[in-house]
Order: sequence, then structure tokens, then C-alpha cells
Amino acid sequence: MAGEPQDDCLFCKIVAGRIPATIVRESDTTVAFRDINPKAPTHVLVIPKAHYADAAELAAGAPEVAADVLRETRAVADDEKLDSYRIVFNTGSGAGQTVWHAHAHVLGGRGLEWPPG
Ligand code: D5M
Repeated sequence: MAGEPQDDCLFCKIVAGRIPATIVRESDTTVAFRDINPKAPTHVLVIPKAHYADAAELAAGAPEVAADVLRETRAVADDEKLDSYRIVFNTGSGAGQTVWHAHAHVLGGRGLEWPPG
């Protein structure tokens, strides 16, 4: 059920401390950790602690937590001293989503081309 921890979800396991991650920030509702396969000098994922499969489900089911995630992306950018950065929510397999727990990618520390591939 939306919001409930899922036993088979990688990011729920990170939230629960059952698998390791390099956590850079934590709030009551969110966790931010470094991406295991970074695509930029700064590549941090900000996730809700509650399980929502993607950004659309998060926005519909817990808009206040979606706002918390966005606020934390800003805090990550400040921590990393990024003037420019990109926030990405891959939503759906055709857009490159591979982990079905909503997450914002915060990418920065290099020039970023537009449009992305
Ligand atoms: O992004 C999913 C992202 O999750 C992808 O960039 C790799 C990252 N990932 C996968 N496993 C881990 C662990 N264990 N720690 C940190 N980061 C991880 P998507 O938008 O779904 O393709």
C-alpha cells in the first residue's frame, strides 16, 4: 500500500538501515544519500522515507512530503555549494526509472546539457 514500507524495495531498506548508503542529510520525512553510480561530481538522491513508487504517486498521496523532498534538494545544493544544479525525477521505465521508490536526483558540479538524452 502507498506509504507503507515494502520488504522488496531497495530504498526502503536504506531507510531502515538494512543496507548501507552514504547518507548526507536526513529529516523526519526524507533521507538524502549519494548515488552509487554517480553521473556528476555531485549526484545525491533525495527520497521520502515512506514508500511511494514514483513522483506522481508521491505528489498525489503525500503532497506535503513531496514538498519536503523538494526542500531537501535545495538543502543538498546548498551543502554542496552548487550554484547551478538539476533536479530529476525519472518517472516510468521509458524515462529511465529503475528503482520503484520515488527519488529526486540532484546533479551538479559540472556543466549540464539540455535537453537530456
Ligand atoms: O535511479 C535509481 C538510482 O539509484 C540510480 O542512479 C542508481 C541508484 N542506486 C541504485 N542502488 C543504489 C544504492 N544501493 N545506493 C545508492 N544509489 C543506488 P532511477 O531514476 O530509478 O534510474
